[in-house]
Amino acid sequence: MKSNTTLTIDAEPYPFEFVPATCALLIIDMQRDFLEPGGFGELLGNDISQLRRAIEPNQKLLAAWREKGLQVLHTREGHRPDLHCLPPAKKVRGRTQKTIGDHGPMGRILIRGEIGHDIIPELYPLPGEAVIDKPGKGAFYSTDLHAIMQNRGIKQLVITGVTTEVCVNTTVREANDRGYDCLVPEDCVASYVPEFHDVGLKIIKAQGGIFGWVSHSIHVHAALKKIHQRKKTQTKPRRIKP
Ligand code: C5J
Repeated sequence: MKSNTTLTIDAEPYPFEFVPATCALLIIDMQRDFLEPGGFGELLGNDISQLRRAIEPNQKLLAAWREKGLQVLHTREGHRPDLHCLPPAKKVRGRTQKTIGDHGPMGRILIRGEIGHDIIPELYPLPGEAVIDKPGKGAFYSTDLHAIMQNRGIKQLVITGVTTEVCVNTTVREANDRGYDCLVPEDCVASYVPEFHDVGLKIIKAQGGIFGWVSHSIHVHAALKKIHQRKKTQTKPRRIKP
Protein backbone atom coordinates (compact mmCIF):
# COMPACT_ATOMS: atom_id res chain seq x y z
CA MET A 1 0.00 0.00 0.00
CA LYS A 2 1.32 3.49 -0.83
CA SER A 3 1.73 6.16 1.83
CA ASN A 4 -0.87 8.42 0.18
CA THR A 5 -3.56 5.76 0.65
CA THR A 6 -6.06 6.24 3.46
CA LEU A 7 -5.62 3.68 6.24
CA THR A 8 -7.75 3.16 9.31
CA ILE A 9 -6.38 3.26 12.85
CA ASP A 10 -8.47 1.74 15.62
CA ALA A 11 -9.18 4.65 17.97
CA GLU A 12 -11.70 6.32 20.24
CA PRO A 13 -14.28 7.74 19.85
CA TYR A 14 -14.23 6.15 16.37
CA PRO A 15 -11.64 4.94 13.82
CA PHE A 16 -9.07 7.50 12.61
CA GLU A 17 -8.74 7.89 8.83
CA PHE A 18 -4.97 8.06 8.48
CA VAL A 19 -3.20 9.35 5.35
CA PRO A 20 0.48 8.63 6.09
CA ALA A 21 1.94 10.88 3.38
CA THR A 22 0.28 13.97 4.90
CA CYS A 23 0.48 13.00 8.56
CA ALA A 24 3.42 13.98 10.77
CA LEU A 25 4.56 12.47 14.03
CA LEU A 26 4.84 15.43 16.44
CA ILE A 27 6.87 14.57 19.55
CA ILE A 28 6.32 17.09 22.32
CA ASP A 29 9.04 18.18 24.76
CA MET A 30 10.87 14.88 25.40
CA GLN A 31 13.59 17.00 27.03
CA ARG A 32 16.22 16.15 29.60
CA ASP A 33 14.91 18.82 32.00
CA PHE A 34 11.57 17.01 32.17
CA LEU A 35 12.67 13.37 31.99
CA GLU A 36 16.11 12.95 33.50
CA PRO A 37 17.25 12.75 37.13
CA GLY A 38 18.30 16.18 38.38
CA GLY A 39 16.28 18.02 35.77
CA PHE A 40 13.73 20.77 36.33
CA GLY A 41 10.84 18.28 36.62
CA GLU A 42 12.48 16.37 39.44
CA LEU A 43 13.62 19.60 41.08
CA LEU A 44 9.96 20.54 41.35
CA GLY A 45 9.32 17.32 43.30
CA ASN A 46 7.84 15.30 40.45
CA ASP A 47 8.23 11.53 39.96
CA ILE A 48 10.06 11.32 36.64
CA SER A 49 9.46 7.56 36.34
CA GLN A 50 5.90 8.44 35.36
CA LEU A 51 7.25 10.23 32.28
CA ARG A 52 10.01 7.78 31.50
CA ARG A 53 7.41 5.05 30.83
CA ALA A 54 6.69 6.81 27.54
CA ILE A 55 10.28 6.64 26.26
CA GLU A 56 10.28 3.08 24.94
CA PRO A 57 6.89 3.27 23.14
CA ASN A 58 8.07 6.53 21.56
CA GLN A 59 11.35 4.97 20.45
CA LYS A 60 9.48 2.12 18.76
CA LEU A 61 6.97 4.41 17.11
CA LEU A 62 9.67 6.84 15.95
CA ALA A 63 11.72 3.98 14.48
CA ALA A 64 8.70 2.60 12.59
CA TRP A 65 7.71 6.08 11.40
CA ARG A 66 11.22 6.82 10.14
CA GLU A 67 11.42 3.41 8.51
CA LYS A 68 8.45 4.36 6.33
CA GLY A 69 10.04 7.72 5.47
CA LEU A 70 7.17 9.73 7.01
CA GLN A 71 7.50 13.23 8.42
CA VAL A 72 8.73 13.81 11.97
CA LEU A 73 8.61 17.02 14.02
CA HIS A 74 9.97 17.60 17.53
CA THR A 75 9.33 20.39 20.03
CA ARG A 76 11.26 21.77 22.97
CA GLU A 77 9.83 24.10 25.60
CA GLY A 78 12.30 26.80 26.54
CA HIS A 79 13.47 30.36 26.39
CA ARG A 80 16.12 32.64 24.99
CA PRO A 81 19.23 33.03 27.19
CA ASP A 82 18.36 36.73 27.63
CA LEU A 83 14.90 35.65 28.91
CA HIS A 84 13.17 38.19 26.67
CA CYS A 85 10.56 35.59 25.64
CA LEU A 86 9.88 34.50 29.23
CA PRO A 87 6.77 36.14 30.63
CA PRO A 88 7.48 37.42 34.17
CA ALA A 89 4.33 35.58 35.30
CA LYS A 90 5.82 32.27 34.10
CA LYS A 91 9.19 33.05 35.74
CA VAL A 92 7.70 33.47 39.22
CA ARG A 93 4.87 30.91 38.99
CA GLY A 94 5.09 28.17 41.59
CA ARG A 95 7.26 30.22 43.94
CA THR A 96 9.93 27.51 43.79
CA GLN A 97 13.51 28.14 44.95
CA LYS A 98 14.82 27.67 41.41
CA THR A 99 12.88 28.84 38.39
CA ILE A 100 13.33 29.03 34.62
CA GLY A 101 16.64 30.69 33.72
CA ASP A 102 18.33 29.83 37.04
CA HIS A 103 21.37 27.55 37.15
CA GLY A 104 20.47 23.89 37.73
CA PRO A 105 22.36 20.58 37.49
CA MET A 106 21.98 20.51 33.69
CA GLY A 107 22.72 24.14 32.98
CA ARG A 108 20.30 27.04 33.07
CA ILE A 109 16.78 25.64 33.50
CA LEU A 110 14.77 25.47 30.24
CA ILE A 111 17.14 27.78 28.40
CA ARG A 112 17.85 27.13 24.73
CA GLY A 113 21.33 25.73 24.15
CA GLU A 114 21.64 24.25 27.65
CA ILE A 115 22.00 20.50 28.19
CA GLY A 116 18.75 20.18 30.14
CA HIS A 117 16.79 21.91 27.40
CA ASP A 118 17.81 19.38 24.78
CA ILE A 119 15.93 16.29 23.68
CA ILE A 120 16.80 13.02 25.44
CA PRO A 121 19.36 10.91 23.53
CA GLU A 122 16.86 8.04 23.10
CA LEU A 123 14.68 10.20 20.83
CA TYR A 124 17.26 12.55 19.37
CA PRO A 125 16.16 14.21 16.10
CA LEU A 126 17.79 13.25 12.82
CA PRO A 127 19.01 15.89 10.38
CA GLY A 128 15.99 16.98 8.34
CA GLU A 129 13.52 16.55 11.20
CA ALA A 130 12.30 20.00 12.24
CA VAL A 131 12.78 20.98 15.88
CA ILE A 132 10.36 23.67 17.02
CA ASP A 133 11.48 25.79 19.97
CA LYS A 134 8.41 26.99 21.78
CA PRO A 135 8.18 29.48 24.64
CA GLY A 136 4.71 28.34 25.71
CA LYS A 137 2.82 25.17 26.39
CA GLY A 138 1.21 24.94 22.96
CA ALA A 139 3.47 24.13 19.98
CA PHE A 140 1.73 26.68 17.73
CA TYR A 141 1.99 29.70 20.03
CA SER A 142 4.81 32.01 18.92
CA THR A 143 6.42 29.37 16.64
CA ASP A 144 6.61 28.58 12.92
CA LEU A 145 4.93 25.17 13.29
CA HIS A 146 1.82 26.15 11.33
CA ALA A 147 3.95 27.51 8.44
CA ILE A 148 6.11 24.37 8.45
CA MET A 149 3.02 22.16 8.28
CA GLN A 150 1.50 24.16 5.45
CA ASN A 151 4.74 24.20 3.46
CA ARG A 152 5.18 20.47 3.87
CA GLY A 153 1.56 19.57 3.13
CA ILE A 154 0.89 18.18 6.60
CA LYS A 155 -2.81 17.83 7.38
CA GLN A 156 -2.86 15.38 10.28
CA LEU A 157 -0.76 14.85 13.40
CA VAL A 158 0.02 11.88 15.58
CA ILE A 159 1.00 13.64 18.80
CA THR A 160 3.15 12.05 21.49
CA GLY A 161 5.36 13.28 24.34
CA VAL A 162 4.94 15.05 27.65
CA THR A 163 3.00 16.03 29.57
CA THR A 164 -0.42 14.69 28.63
CA GLU A 165 -2.50 17.37 30.33
CA VAL A 166 -0.19 20.34 29.76
CA CYS A 167 1.83 20.64 26.54
CA VAL A 168 0.26 17.69 24.70
CA ASN A 169 -3.29 18.78 25.51
CA THR A 170 -2.60 22.45 24.72
CA THR A 171 -1.03 21.50 21.38
CA VAL A 172 -3.94 19.19 20.45
CA ARG A 173 -6.36 22.03 21.15
CA GLU A 174 -4.33 24.53 19.13
CA ALA A 175 -4.06 22.07 16.22
CA ASN A 176 -7.78 21.38 16.36
CA ASP A 177 -8.58 25.09 16.08
CA ARG A 178 -6.32 25.31 13.02
CA GLY A 179 -8.19 22.51 11.28
CA TYR A 180 -5.78 19.61 11.86
CA ASP A 181 -6.87 16.12 12.90
CA CYS A 182 -4.90 14.79 15.85
CA LEU A 183 -4.46 11.26 17.11
CA VAL A 184 -2.85 10.65 20.51
CA PRO A 185 -1.47 7.14 21.26
CA GLU A 186 -2.06 6.84 25.00
CA ASP A 187 1.09 4.83 25.77
CA CYS A 188 3.30 7.43 24.04
CA VAL A 189 2.20 10.34 26.24
CA ALA A 190 2.68 10.67 29.99
CA SER A 191 2.15 12.88 33.01
CA TYR A 192 3.85 13.20 36.38
CA VAL A 193 0.31 12.74 37.80
CA PRO A 194 -1.42 9.58 36.50
CA GLU A 195 -4.93 10.88 37.15
CA PHE A 196 -4.22 14.01 35.10
CA HIS A 197 -2.98 11.75 32.29
CA ASP A 198 -6.26 9.78 32.36
CA VAL A 199 -8.42 12.88 32.42
CA GLY A 200 -6.28 14.58 29.77
CA LEU A 201 -6.99 11.71 27.38
CA LYS A 202 -10.69 11.59 28.29
CA ILE A 203 -11.04 15.29 27.47
CA ILE A 204 -9.53 14.85 23.99
CA LYS A 205 -11.91 12.07 22.94
CA ALA A 206 -15.03 13.32 24.80
CA GLN A 207 -18.15 14.54 23.01
CA GLY A 208 -17.48 12.62 19.82
CA GLY A 209 -13.80 13.60 19.69
CA ILE A 210 -14.10 17.27 20.56
CA PHE A 211 -10.34 17.74 20.20
CA GLY A 212 -9.28 14.53 18.46
CA TRP A 213 -8.75 10.79 18.75
CA VAL A 214 -7.08 8.58 21.34
CA SER A 215 -5.55 5.24 20.44
CA HIS A 216 -2.64 2.95 21.41
CA SER A 217 0.64 2.67 19.51
CA ILE A 218 -0.08 -0.99 18.65
CA HIS A 219 -2.86 0.24 16.38
CA VAL A 220 -0.57 2.84 14.77
CA HIS A 221 2.06 0.14 14.18
CA ALA A 222 -0.59 -2.09 12.61
CA ALA A 223 -1.44 0.65 10.11
CA LEU A 224 2.23 1.48 9.41
CA LYS A 225 2.93 -2.17 8.59
CA LYS A 226 0.55 -1.88 5.65
CA ILE A 227 2.72 0.76 3.97
CA HIS A 228 5.27 -0.63 1.56
CA GLN A 229 6.47 2.58 -0.03
CA ARG A 230 9.48 4.35 1.45
CA LYS A 231 9.10 8.02 0.71
CA LYS A 232 11.97 10.41 1.49
CA THR A 233 10.13 13.49 2.68
CA GLN A 234 12.51 14.55 5.44
CA THR A 235 15.36 16.09 3.55
CA LYS A 236 13.55 17.70 0.62
CA PRO A 237 11.50 20.74 1.60
CA ARG A 238 8.61 21.55 -0.73
CA ARG A 239 8.87 24.40 -3.16
CA ILE A 240 6.39 27.13 -2.28
CA LYS A 241 4.65 28.69 -5.25
CA PRO A 242 5.13 32.47 -5.29
C1 C5J B 1 5.18 21.48 31.47
C2 C5J B 1 5.17 20.31 29.38
N1 C5J B 1 4.44 20.56 32.09
N2 C5J B 1 5.97 19.99 28.37
N3 C5J B 1 5.61 21.30 30.21
O1 C5J B 1 5.49 22.49 32.06
O2 C5J B 1 4.12 19.74 29.55
